[in-house]
Amino acid sequence: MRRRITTIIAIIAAVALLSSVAMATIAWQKLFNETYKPNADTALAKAKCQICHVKGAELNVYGKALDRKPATAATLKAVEKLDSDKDGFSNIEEIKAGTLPGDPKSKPAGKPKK
Ligand SMILES: [Ca+2]
Repeated sequence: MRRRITTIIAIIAAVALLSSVAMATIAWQKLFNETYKPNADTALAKAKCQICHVKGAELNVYGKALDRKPATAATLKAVEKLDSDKDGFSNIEEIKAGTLPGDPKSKPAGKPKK
C-alpha cells in the first residue's frame, strides 16, 4: 500500500514537472509572438517551439540564453544584441528578418551589418 502511494506521488510529481515545462514553453511562445509579431510565412513564425528548442525540452543556444530567466519582454530585450548561434547576425537582426536566432543554418540573406 505504501509503495503504491509512493508510485502515485512520483507519477503526480512527474506530470506536474512536465506540465510546468510545457506551460513555460507556451508562456515564452506567447510572449515572443506578442513582442516580435513574426510574419506568418517566415521560418521564424513556422518554427514555433523550435525558436528556443532543438527538440522536446532540449534548448537550442537562443533558448539557453533565456533559460531560467523570467518570461518578460525585458528578458527578450536583454538578449537581442547577442548572436546566440554565432552566425554573424545578432538575435534581433534575425528576428526582424524572420530567421532563427538559435540555428546557425538559418540566417538573413546578405552580410551582417558589422
Ligand atoms: Ca545569429
